[in-house]
Amino acid sequence: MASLTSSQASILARPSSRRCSPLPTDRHHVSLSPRDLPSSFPGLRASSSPSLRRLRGVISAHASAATEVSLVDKSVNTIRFLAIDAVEKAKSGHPGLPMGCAPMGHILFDEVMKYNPKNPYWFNRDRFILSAGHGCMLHYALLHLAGYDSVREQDLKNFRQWESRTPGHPENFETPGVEVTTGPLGQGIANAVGLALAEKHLAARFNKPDSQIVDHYTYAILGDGCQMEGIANEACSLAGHWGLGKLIAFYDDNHISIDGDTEIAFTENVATRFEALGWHVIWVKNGNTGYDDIRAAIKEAKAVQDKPTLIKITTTIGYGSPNKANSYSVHGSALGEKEVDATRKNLGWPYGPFHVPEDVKSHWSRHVSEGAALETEWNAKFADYEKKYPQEAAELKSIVTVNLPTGWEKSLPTYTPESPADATRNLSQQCLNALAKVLPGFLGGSADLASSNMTLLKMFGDFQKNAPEERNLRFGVREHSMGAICNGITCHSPGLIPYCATFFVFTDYMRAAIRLSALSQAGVIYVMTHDSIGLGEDGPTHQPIEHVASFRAMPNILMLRPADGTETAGAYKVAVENRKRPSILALSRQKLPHLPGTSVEGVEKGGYVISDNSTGNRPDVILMGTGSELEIAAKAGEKLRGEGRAVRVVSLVSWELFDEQSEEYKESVLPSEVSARVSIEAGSTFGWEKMVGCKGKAIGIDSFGASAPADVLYKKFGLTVDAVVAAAKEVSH
Ligand SMILES: Cc1ncc(C[n+]2csc(CCOP(=O)(O)OP(=O)(O)O)c2C)c(N)n1
Repeated sequence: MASLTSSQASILARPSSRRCSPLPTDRHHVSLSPRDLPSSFPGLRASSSPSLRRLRGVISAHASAATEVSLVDKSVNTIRFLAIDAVEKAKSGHPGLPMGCAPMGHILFDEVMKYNPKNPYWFNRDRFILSAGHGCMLHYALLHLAGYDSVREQDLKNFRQWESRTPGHPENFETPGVEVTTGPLGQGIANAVGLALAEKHLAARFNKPDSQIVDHYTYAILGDGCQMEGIANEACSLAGHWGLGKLIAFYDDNHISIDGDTEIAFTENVATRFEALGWHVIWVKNGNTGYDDIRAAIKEAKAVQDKPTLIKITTTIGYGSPNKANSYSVHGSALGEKEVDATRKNLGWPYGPFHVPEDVKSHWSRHVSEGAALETEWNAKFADYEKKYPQEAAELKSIVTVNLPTGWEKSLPTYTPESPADATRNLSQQCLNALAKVLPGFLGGSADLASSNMTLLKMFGDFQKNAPEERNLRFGVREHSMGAICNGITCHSPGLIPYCATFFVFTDYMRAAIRLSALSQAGVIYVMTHDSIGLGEDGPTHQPIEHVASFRAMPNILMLRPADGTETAGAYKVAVENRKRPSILALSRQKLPHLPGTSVEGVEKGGYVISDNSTGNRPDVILMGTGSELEIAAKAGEKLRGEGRAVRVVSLVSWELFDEQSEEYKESVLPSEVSARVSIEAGSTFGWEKMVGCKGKAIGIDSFGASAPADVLYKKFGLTVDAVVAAAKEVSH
């Protein structure tokens, strides 16, 4: 047996439990938590019972066996050292988690999961999400061993470098094989809930007694950090409620986060909490070397079909590092040359950096042929399914390939200026219901505001545990996870088009998920109603001010603020077509007239002229508006024209789309020669200088709103026809 280093000895010598530990002043001075001790609550099964002291001391135990390592040990250590070496070369990254999670990673990718490395997008693959995205070298090492072309040896050597396919956190748009983009803790597990929901929904709709055409698992690894985040609890609460039996999450219970031992801030019993959320919970006490326990836990999890499973798996962060294991110092920086050498010795790893031993390579090489065979088998099954169930097969194909049915956009309702005035939230509901009839992958819901957001699909029931084929998603009051779950749904299949809804002001609660929609090219449709002070009496807590401007500042998202029925239909056309870019539709609570001059084609261009009495592209003044204020701009235009002015009124429904138009087109709408410009929008004027120029005037609200009837608020905040007329005269002297 290898002799212990002094730090190993100190780990072994520590008491097994201490209620509270101070911030570690020395990296070795960590303590074990009461959460280590076997729980007495009935749902929690411990699948093995080695003493925790032994677990913490496996470093030395393992080293003794290093001369006769099994192939599994060797593979697990390959994963560890690929992570160690990549982080070391980059001089940046998180080696600790991959070192601790390598055994579960190995078992998942080598023994359990169905996938085809040469087609990372094969529909019926098992999904894997590393919610603890900082540990991404674990995922990259696994993709590399499994034979994915996206992560070759050179990619591992380029970890975290410019234009590499191995960025600092997993990015679905950079690395085929990575399902979703993780890094902001808690998002990944919520995405996993969305992926598992998608599987359950599609399985319920398309599986037949003689053909399980949709049949895969969703696996996730989340750490203490994810567990601490509220979004994870929101999402896992829904997963329990929905009974997502094919969701299996590994909780990497290593007791360490950045500030040290989790005891300083996180002492709840996670397992009991998950039981209360309706999950099946298993505890694997030795995640470092207890391979059979991990295998048994997965088997047990699969047998439980009506509940998601949390496998709490106790591991040692930085497993194998003699001086840094089980400490925060191995969390977020390279081990350092000396410690890497020491770890190589400790784990009996005689190889140089980035080396994959031949027997490990050859063992993993079968995944290429096995994966191809799995896909071929599924394709044959689908061909058979298509013969028997052509209608269902066509729908499923549309979901898998995102070939939307021809002419789908014709289903959108049309309006004329004579149509009765209505709130755009109501007009939105007409669009949602029209689209659900023609788009097989259209589904969504609201965070407990369906009757205010007007988001119910009337021809469908509620998606529930026992009605997973339905398409109305009831998120409860869980905005943040709603966004992340929708990201997961979109990332499951390109033809799944989820929408989700709340009051626009509560995008604040889900901004991180919305940002990840934008970053990860997830075309979620955000139906955000009550989009301004026009909501009235609920007051400033509910009245968005800076929100439109803030989303205009966000890359790769469409911020649409339609003015009437035609523009609402146009906004939906754009939103559905943009499968790699999310859209936010800001919709009114209050009734709005259908304006002459609005058009779907105009919306597609983002900005366009709705009325004009000028000639030669030289109006005296240009009035611009969006959403509910376009009506005010239009009325001000009429008034000014009555006084003999040449006035152009422009809808700027989506700045992003307008920005993308040709210079020629933009010049035809906003000629640079015309500096007399006035804008009106019931929100922050921030950013409008881009449109009105330095000589123009932006009318808006740069304070919080107030509680009063909408018409009073519009007057008090100066959002009136007279204000626009006066501003127009001022800027055009
Ligand atoms: C929302 C969010 N907050 C903070 C961070 C920064 N951060 C990255 S990892 C981490 C600690 C995570 O601890 P744990 O999940 O236990 O990971 P481990 O230490 O086991 O690698 C923190 C705070 C983040 N990535 N996301």
